[in-house]
Amino acid sequence: MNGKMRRRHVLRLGGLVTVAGALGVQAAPALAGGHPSPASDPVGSDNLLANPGLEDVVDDLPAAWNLWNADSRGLVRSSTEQVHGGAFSVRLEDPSNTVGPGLRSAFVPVTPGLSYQASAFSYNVSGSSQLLLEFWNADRRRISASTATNSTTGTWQELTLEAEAPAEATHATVLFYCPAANVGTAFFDDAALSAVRWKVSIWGGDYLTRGKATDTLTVRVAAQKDPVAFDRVEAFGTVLTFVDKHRVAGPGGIRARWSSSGAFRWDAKAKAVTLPANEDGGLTITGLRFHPSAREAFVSVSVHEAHGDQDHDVWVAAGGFATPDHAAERQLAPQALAAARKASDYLETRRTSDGGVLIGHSTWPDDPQPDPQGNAAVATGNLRLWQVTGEARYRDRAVRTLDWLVDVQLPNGGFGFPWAWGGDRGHFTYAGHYPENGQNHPAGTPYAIITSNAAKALLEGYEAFGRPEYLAAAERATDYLLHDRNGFQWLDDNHTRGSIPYCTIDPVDADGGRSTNIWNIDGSSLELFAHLFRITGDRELLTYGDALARNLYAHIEPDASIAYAWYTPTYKPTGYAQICYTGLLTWGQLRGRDPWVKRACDGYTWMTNVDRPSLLLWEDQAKALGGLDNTNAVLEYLETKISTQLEDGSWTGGANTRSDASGLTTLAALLKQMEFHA
Ligand SMILES: [Ca+2]
Ligand SMILES: [Ca+2]
Repeated sequence: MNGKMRRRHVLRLGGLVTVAGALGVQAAPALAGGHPSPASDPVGSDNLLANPGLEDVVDDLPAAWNLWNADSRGLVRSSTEQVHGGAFSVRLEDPSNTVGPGLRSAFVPVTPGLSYQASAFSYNVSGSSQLLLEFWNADRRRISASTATNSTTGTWQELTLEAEAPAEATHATVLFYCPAANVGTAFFDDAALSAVRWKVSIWGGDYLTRGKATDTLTVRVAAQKDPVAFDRVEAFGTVLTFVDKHRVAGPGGIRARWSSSGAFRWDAKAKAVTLPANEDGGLTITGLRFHPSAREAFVSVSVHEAHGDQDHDVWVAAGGFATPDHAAERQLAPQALAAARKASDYLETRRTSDGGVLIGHSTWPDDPQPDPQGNAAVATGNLRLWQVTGEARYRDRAVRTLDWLVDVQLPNGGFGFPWAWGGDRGHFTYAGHYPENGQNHPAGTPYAIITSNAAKALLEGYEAFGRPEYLAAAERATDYLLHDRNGFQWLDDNHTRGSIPYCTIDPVDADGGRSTNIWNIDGSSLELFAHLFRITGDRELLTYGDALARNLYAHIEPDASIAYAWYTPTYKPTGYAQICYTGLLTWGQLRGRDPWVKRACDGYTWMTNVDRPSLLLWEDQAKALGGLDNTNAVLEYLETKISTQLEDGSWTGGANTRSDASGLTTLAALLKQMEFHA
């Protein structure tokens, strides 16, 4: 094997990328700032930029491009003077060492974890010029940028950049720029932005399973635009080479069997297993023992391309090898408990005289409000901390917050979002979505995710404290989700599929699109309905839950991914996908529907191939995936939370109180899960 030339298909994401979505027991996706605009169609084959050759000119500037700042006005203009392709380029005049003129592309939706390549040609008459590749989050804050510089003069030079979209990225832009410290004149032309395409994509449905006599490895891959051939698989230090139609061989006389599904075919001459272009399939190897790393829920193996010499890492769910090591987790319990106590005390400092806790939200940083979703996490966190410690103060804090939730529940059963929210802060921009004022949902408008999270906290409160008013409030909330004008909507005439609107049923665009089929709402609701059904046995819940589950199932794609919403077909953040899978898994288990359970589990393995690996904290999910040992994920989460807690007991210093409260909730839930008692 030629180690020098091998290119490895590895995507890395920084940090704990699925923390928000990983809070499966108290799914708390950021509500606000959450909606990217509907994706526009890519222009050209792979180039995601509109007007990349700058040929479409309006008012002396390239259409679909924007001046970088006010200084750029008059300094940037379309030009025919020096052109790389077509008839037009753009000219940047940089007159001083204090001004940096620039021109930015339109915002392009991106997928976190995918790599993107940006390129453009620049020609310096004098001075230097730069190309930037920028990534943005849902709040339209720039979260990363990389830069390439052209310092030559008198010639066109291509600038290229490659960078991975960070976990929170929703959009990318490219920027033509002359640095502030620079003086000179530059031309730019022929820009491109594209997702880096490998010959192979990794699909969901990847498992390594411990059997009685032998283990089984299954990986699913799809060929992109070209056919691919694989000649070996490397798993935990062992290279297994395909030798004939049924067998693989490894060092030391290892012999094992392989089989395939989908479009895989055996090429006897090349001694390789092949996939035609644009086809997918699964490879299964069995008949031997594998030795994955201990304490890891997800482990990686690689499949090797016979031609092109590339390794593709596939993350698989390692099931049945070991159970989570609670004794090891409990080593961190004293520090985790101290952190939870501090977080609970911190949240008390934000309590108002009427019983609610003031929640700081990153979209409204200067306007903390008693948001029910944040308070639901405050209640749940304190409730669980009481269960771990038996100390009355945490019980009192939980009860006080749950009583407050009952107090603020709206007459229709919904729970209101305390901030006015409209297109200026990332919600839908269509004025017809806001019949009240054409601009936003007024403060206090109920939303499904706020309502379902409040109801879940109330149900947990009912089970812990036995107070019937909590159950009654959760039932009223469920009634809102199912029967309010803005609640559950049937999606077909036969009433087989349904979805719960994110906010209201007022249209979100001029075509009459609605805020149904924003799938994490349905996933979150399924968890609520399953919990409520176990308490009440109310069979109406089964009718509606089945309709939500059928619809979710239908929208999981062949690779087991699911988009954020119908209007963002390529935006697939794993944190939101996880809420969908968890809802479908919970409901599939309740209903005994194996295909729903299986599809949800495949979804987790898709996620882990995007996140590499994903953070799996909860053992009910680990069990459903075949019995994974997630000890290291728990330890890493605890270590991170313990080490990043601020002096005041929060993690965000008041910038994001939902996240602070979720930290408490998750720490307390993990202490319960590891069977720790103070
Ligand atoms: Ca041009
Ligand atoms: Ca300058």
